[in-house]
Amino acid sequence: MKIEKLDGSIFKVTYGMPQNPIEVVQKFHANDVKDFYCAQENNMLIVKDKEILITQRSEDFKNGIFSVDFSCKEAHFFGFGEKMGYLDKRGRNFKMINSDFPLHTPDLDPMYISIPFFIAIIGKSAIGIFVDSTSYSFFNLREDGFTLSARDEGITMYFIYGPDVKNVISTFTGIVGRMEMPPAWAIGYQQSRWSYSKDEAIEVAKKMRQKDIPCDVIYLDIDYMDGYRVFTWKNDFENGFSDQLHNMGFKLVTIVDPGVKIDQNYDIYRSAKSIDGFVKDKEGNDFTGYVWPGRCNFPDFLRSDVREWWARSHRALFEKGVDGIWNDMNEPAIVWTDSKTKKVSELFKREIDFQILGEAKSLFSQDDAGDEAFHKDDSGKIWPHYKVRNIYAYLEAMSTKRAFEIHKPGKRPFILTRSGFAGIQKYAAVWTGDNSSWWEHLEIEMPISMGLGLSGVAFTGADVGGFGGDANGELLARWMEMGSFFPFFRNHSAIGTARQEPWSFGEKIEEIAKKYIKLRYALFPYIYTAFYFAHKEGIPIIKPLFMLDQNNKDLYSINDEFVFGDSILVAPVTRPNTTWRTVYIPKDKWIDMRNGNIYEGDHVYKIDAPLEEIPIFVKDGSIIFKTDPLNYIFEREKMNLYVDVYGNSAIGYLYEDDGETLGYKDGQYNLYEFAIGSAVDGYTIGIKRLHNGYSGRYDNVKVKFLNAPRMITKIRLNGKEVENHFEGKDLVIEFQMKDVI
Ligand code: MIG
Repeated sequence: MKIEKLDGSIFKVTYGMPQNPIEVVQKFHANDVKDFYCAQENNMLIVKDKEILITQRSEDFKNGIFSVDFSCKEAHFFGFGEKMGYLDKRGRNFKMINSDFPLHTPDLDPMYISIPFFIAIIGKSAIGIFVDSTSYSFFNLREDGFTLSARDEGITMYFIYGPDVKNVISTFTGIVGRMEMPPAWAIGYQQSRWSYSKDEAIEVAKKMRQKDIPCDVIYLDIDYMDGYRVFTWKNDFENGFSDQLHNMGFKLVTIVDPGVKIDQNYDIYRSAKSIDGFVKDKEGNDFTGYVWPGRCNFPDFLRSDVREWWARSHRALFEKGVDGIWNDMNEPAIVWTDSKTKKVSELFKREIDFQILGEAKSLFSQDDAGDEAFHKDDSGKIWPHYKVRNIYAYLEAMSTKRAFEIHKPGKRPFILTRSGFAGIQKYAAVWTGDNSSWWEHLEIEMPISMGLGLSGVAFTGADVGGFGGDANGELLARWMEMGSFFPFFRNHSAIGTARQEPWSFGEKIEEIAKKYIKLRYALFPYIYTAFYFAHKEGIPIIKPLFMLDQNNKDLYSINDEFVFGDSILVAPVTRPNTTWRTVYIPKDKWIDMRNGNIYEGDHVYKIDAPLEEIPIFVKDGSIIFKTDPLNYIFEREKMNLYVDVYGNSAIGYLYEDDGETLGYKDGQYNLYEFAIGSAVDGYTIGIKRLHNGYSGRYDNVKVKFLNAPRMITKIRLNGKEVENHFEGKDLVIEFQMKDVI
């Protein structure tokens, strides 16, 4: 065992001789933490602070798997990236190997994404543990200990000290990387379906505008391609197609699957062959798997020349006006392989053709390509697929980001991915794959996305309305309400299922969907600022309630409420035929955003929730920044800013930039601090520019002191008294941003 102190809050511990094809860990913070240390005693690791005592019990190398077993005081476990089930993972066993299993039952494991990272809360302290292995890894989580294993000759671990959860996430994302600012349009509402034809896509876009339903993005699923050949178009997608969408203010995102059809007449296949760019089988031939296009070969993304070729191949999409890329099937999902055909033929003692393989499919697990396929790194070293599988999608996303650099220089990339690894947030947003139109899935999307956030992936969301199965009006209404408070907000559904665009279930449901999409757009300034903090500090955009008070163990099991940004508590309705729910209001005071009712915290209330309302609460002492709802995010050059003040003293931050270029990296952005205080006879408001680097989009500003006492008559803005008036119960001041800053 080797222990390295990387700084006061991170220790790296290496057992044996781990072999990994890439390093995801990049750089380190330098803040020193007292009380925390990792050391070796009697040849065993101990990890310790005032609260935590983790002691190694054994290490073991058997059947190609290296394991280390630890014991500790009563622990709760959170994170592990994308996992089914509730937030607290105590008592569970996980396998990390990227897989496409479309039926998401409560105990399904593994999933599409592997993030071998978790946060243990022991006593009052939180510690992050990252198993830095791209190979298969395994986690066994018990009340009084845990076992970590990897299919490797050794294992590298990082112990990341909190002691609070926020610090752990921030430090972890500090070493594996944080998200960049997405293009602002990617925060808007997005509409997808497997598969809009050209005409349907245009029709859906037009309908959004006719019906005054804000929407920024239309997706094309696999049927836009010519015979599912990646980087091709069916010929009815003529050049004007994307212009039509763009003219209505929409962006266009197209799906990209990694399997390349074996077809001598197909230029992408030929160009891949010319660099010998495919993953190999045992004999050194191109590994073959069956996916949508039929028999395919798979780009070896471990090689930088292959990543460059793949990036350049995106030209076929970008030259037709595509704005964003959706990476699917990138676990990679392979429906079948040639070698399975051979095995099945032997088993049934007859020739088997691909068509009837459905019956035999369950005989094999999908990751058994692990020992049959081989990758090569830039130095020429060969790696078995099982060592590379978990980073296949990560490397594809890296290459896709490069595609934007080449074809859309200066523009922010938008990449949506299904699969990934620790650090995937540097390249892509994540959606949680093939959920179903079930109430149970509406509910489970909360802990799944919160788990991803705790693991460093802030930009996440689920197929709103559910992917598989038929949605109904009530389910869609409830899911649209909840989805409008997820970082990524896209309605998507499978081929053959009931349509679920906002208008699919009649006027009443359409009105509800519209109301919440509009609220999302109104909240854009607030949401965009939450994205900025995810970019800057790695802080999740939707947070579990225990992040507000990690010592309160009752909060560990609240899976059906979340905090959106810093100040909005969301409590979705997750059951049919229900018009109220119980809501746990966290400590301090929270204000019902719908009606101004005030609730004292650390208490459970019965809250009304008719079908057209989702319970949402704002923390007393917060400022919520809003604008006018727009048809699409950047419909207007200049926007009004509404500043809603909750409580007598409050503080809030507002971030803005141009929303599309990389200028923010060179300081082209504004960050404002708004501070509200009360004096004997009135309120004070101080506005400071913490950073000044962008001309700014907000011009008229309207500050509302919500439910202000009638006797308040004076408001001082940056020290000067300003005119004010009541609008209903709210005291209002109005000014121009340029006059103040
Ligand atoms: O085998 O492209 O998760 O969103 O619509 C299914 C078709 C392949 C799975 C994705 C889903 C997408 C679908 N894809």
